Amino acid sequence: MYEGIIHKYRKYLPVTEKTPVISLNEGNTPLIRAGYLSSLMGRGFEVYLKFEGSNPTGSFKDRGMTMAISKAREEGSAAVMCASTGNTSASAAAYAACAGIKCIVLIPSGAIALGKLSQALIHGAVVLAVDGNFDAALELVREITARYPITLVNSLNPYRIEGQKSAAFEICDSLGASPDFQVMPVGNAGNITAYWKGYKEYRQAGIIKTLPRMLGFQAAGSAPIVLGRPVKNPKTIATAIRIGNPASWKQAEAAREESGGLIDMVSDREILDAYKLLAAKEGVFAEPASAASVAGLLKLKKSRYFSRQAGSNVGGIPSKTGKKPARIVCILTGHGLKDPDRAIKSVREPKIVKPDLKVILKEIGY
Ligand code: AN7
Repeated sequence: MYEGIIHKYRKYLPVTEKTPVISLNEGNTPLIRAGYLSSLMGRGFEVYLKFEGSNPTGSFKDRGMTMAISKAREEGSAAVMCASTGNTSASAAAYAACAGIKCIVLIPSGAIALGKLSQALIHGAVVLAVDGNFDAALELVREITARYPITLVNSLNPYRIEGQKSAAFEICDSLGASPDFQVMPVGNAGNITAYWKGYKEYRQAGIIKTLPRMLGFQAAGSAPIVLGRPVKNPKTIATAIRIGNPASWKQAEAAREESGGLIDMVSDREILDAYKLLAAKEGVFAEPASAASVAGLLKLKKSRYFSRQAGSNVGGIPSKTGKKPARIVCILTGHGLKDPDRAIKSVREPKIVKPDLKVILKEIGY
């Protein structure tokens, strides 16, 4: 029986026999071969989607939260706290409920998706909507958790990063090697930090021989790392990554530099186009922030980034060298059902018709 990432990757994680494992069997998410995107990329490339929406609370945050809450429980903590654009709070609330620990979350008022809010509330967290953005909420949480006996469970908590690196292990285990490129959204920058750590540890352990280029994408209205300065009033429809001053900024830059990758931005239009393409062409419903990875992939294809890599020793870029296709993994960080409002706003609403056979047959073209 599969029992979650701590059980599976125990030897790579800072846990002992004494650590009480709080798990909802997170991880083991599908790596889906993306047929449409692969054909769009052309010969010599294979595109895969790591669908983190299949985690128990519907996002990648569960990988870090099983670690953070297990360690909080081990340390005898009575309460945990986070600031969140939604997914962290949903995950923290669920794992804290499972552990019997109090959970307090600060969310930017009016700026988180409905599904995520419903999760934090139904799991019994104390939810305060702050009249300010995520960055302001995180600042408050840092101050409060420094002064009071409450454990911070944002990704500043190193156990969060430790748990999240398990996704890199899974990708390598599935592919039997490192991918050549990994494309992912960047918000507070914990996840890019975690993946890079995971890949480096797997290489250190001799399980993979190469490392992927890390290609991170921020939303254009919330792109502090791309601009090289904090963004005071971050804007984007991808509310999960509406973050103006990422906590793991330096680590994200290190992942970019060390891997020979890049951190760029995509517009809301590009994000929405990728969001709809994923749903309509691949059958995968991911939330808008997650679609930033596919938007990034398409942007890089348009700029001929991948063909310009042909001379480098990364991966395949094969037709010329006769090697295997280059493998590109796009991380889909959260489930589309988190934000049903956005889905409905992005398409035509259903037409209302009379319950009449003739009318319906006419509508459907028979
Ligand atoms: C779906 O929940 O920051 O770069 O407070 O929910 O590790 O921050 C969420 C972030 C990407 C960005 N995709 O990851 C929060 C929060 C989804 C997310 C990100 C988030 P990081």
